[in-house]
Amino acid sequence: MKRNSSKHGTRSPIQNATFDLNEFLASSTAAVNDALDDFLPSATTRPTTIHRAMRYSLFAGGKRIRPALCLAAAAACGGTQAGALPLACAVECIHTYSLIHDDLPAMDNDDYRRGKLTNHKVFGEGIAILAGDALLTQAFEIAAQAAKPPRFSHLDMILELARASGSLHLIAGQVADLEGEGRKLSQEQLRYIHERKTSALLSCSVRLGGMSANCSAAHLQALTTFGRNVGLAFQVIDDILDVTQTSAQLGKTAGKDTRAKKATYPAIVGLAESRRIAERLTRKAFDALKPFRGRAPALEALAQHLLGRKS
Ligand code: GRG
Repeated sequence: MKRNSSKHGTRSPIQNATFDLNEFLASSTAAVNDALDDFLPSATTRPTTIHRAMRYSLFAGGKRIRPALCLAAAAACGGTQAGALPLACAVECIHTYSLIHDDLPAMDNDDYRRGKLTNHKVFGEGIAILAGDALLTQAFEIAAQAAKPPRFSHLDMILELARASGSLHLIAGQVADLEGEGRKLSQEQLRYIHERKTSALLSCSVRLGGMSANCSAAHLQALTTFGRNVGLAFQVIDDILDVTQTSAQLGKTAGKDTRAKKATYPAIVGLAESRRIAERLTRKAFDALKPFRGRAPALEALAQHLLGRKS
C-alpha cells in the first residue's frame, strides 16, 4: 500500500510503514470465502435452486469489506481470525441479502451487481426474494455458532446483528431512501439515510469483531465511533463513485442515483465538498482509534483505503 505523510496531527495508517493491507485483504477474503463455503449448504443440497441462488450472489466477487473490518477489529483487540470468522461471515450474509433485495424490480431494479447479472435476472424474482430471506436467516444461524467470549453472550452478538439489520437501521435507511426518491432532501435527512443504510452494518461489523476478542467497554465504544464514521465516509464515496465511475468499473449500473433523482452528497453539496466531507469523516475515524495506541494498523489502513477506493 502506498503511503503519504499525514496532515492530520493524529496517528494515521500512512505512518505505519510495516502493515501490508493488500496482504491482509487477500488473506481475510480467502478465509471468509472458505468459511462461507463451509457454513452454507452445498449447491447440490435440496432444494438446489435456493442454494445455488444464495451462493450465486454470495460468491459473485464482493469486496468483503465488512468481514475485513470485523477481522481487523478483532485483531486490534487482541483476538484471533478464527474467533471472529463466524461473525464476519454473518455480516457478509446480511450485506448480500440486502443487495439482492435492493436490486429487485420493486426496489432499485438493477440488472448488474458485482459485475454479474443480478440474482432476480438469473433466478427470477421469487427465488431472489427467497435467496435474500435465506441469507438473512443464515446469518443468525452462523453467528449462533461463534465461540462465546467471556464478556459477551451469544444473545449480545445476535442482538447486535438484529439491531443493525432491523427496522431502526438497515431497513429504516432503505425506507427513507425509497420515500426520498424525487424529493429534495436536506443534508441532515441524507445523513439519516446513510447512517442507517450503510453505517449501521459497518459499525456492527467492527463491534462484532471487538466482541469476538472479548474487548473492553472503552474499546467497544472506540470501535462504534470508528465504524460510524468510516461507514458514513464509505457511503459518501459510494455517492461520488456513482457519478464519476463507469458501470464496468463499478460492476453495477453507474449514474443510477441521478436517474432515480436520489438525494446524494454530490447532488446536494457538489463533488469537491463531498470529497472534503469523506476526508473529514475518515479523520474522525482515525481519531476514534486513539485508545488502541497504534495497535489497530489494519483498521487504520482500511479506513484510508476506503477513502481512496475506485469501485
Ligand atoms: C427487506 C425488501 C427488503 C430490502 C432490504 C436494506 C436493503 C434492502 C437495502 C439497503 C442495502 C444497500 C444498497 C445499502 C447501500 C450500502 C452499499 C454502499 C452497498 C455496496 O457495498 P459494497 O461496495 O459492495 O461493499 P460489494 O458488492 O463490494 O460487497
